[in-house]
Amino acid sequence: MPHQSTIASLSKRMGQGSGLLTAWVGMADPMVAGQLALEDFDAITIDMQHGANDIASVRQGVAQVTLGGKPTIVRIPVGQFAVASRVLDLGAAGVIAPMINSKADAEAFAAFMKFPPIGQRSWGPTVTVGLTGQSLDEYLVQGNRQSVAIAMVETKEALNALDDILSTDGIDAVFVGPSDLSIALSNGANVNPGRADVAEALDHVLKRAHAHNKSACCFAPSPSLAKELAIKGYDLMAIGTDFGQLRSGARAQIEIARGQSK
Ligand code: 3PY
Ligand code: MG
Repeated sequence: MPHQSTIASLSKRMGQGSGLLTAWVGMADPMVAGQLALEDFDAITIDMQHGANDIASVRQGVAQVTLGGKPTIVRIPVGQFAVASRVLDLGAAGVIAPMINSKADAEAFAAFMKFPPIGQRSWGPTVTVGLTGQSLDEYLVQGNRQSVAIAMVETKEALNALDDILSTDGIDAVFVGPSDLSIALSNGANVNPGRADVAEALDHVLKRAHAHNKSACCFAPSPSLAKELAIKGYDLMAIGTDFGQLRSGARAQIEIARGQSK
């Protein structure tokens, strides 16, 4: 069954305050991504930067998520932009690139995300075309729009270069990594994504992104922060991680069971 609308739904729905929610999957068993796709998320993000995922688990995870009716986003390892083209070929609807600190970084990332004339993505979307049911010609026309390029801004350099990054052709969105940003803004003194200077940066990024007609995204360590950011106008938030959700779910059940048995 073709899944063009599934893969295209990310680019279609994201923008100017869409408040979408994505799961964040670090576990490498594709069943985890597949199971989370059955919940009421708008997208599923598979993490290759800090998560345990490699190209094999992404290949299978993207297939399960897409067949489950949700678009997949993949976060690639730092600087490995060739992996962005690979995961798009495998059916990803969007790619998050960590640590984009300059216009040069943004251009290098966009080059691997978009076909000419915007970038230099090499041709070979075999699995994606199979999943979407598009013809090769249709994919060549629509692939650039369908493939959402999301640049992470999580350093002081990135904040200083924010307008340059946002004005780069082929960059569709920026994504704040509040933990790394909190470390950077405190010169390595602490990691605290809830700090006031991080909140200020989040407001600034939202304003600048929408001024450039691009989307603003963020990792939200708590669901209440995700709600707050959605109300402010953020377009996409990751809420927590699969590791955190599994362990907090287990902890909550153990507490009830032990409480009842004591
Ligand atoms: C950060 O908060 O630094 C992130 O990269 C989110 O995963
Ligand atoms: Mg980070």
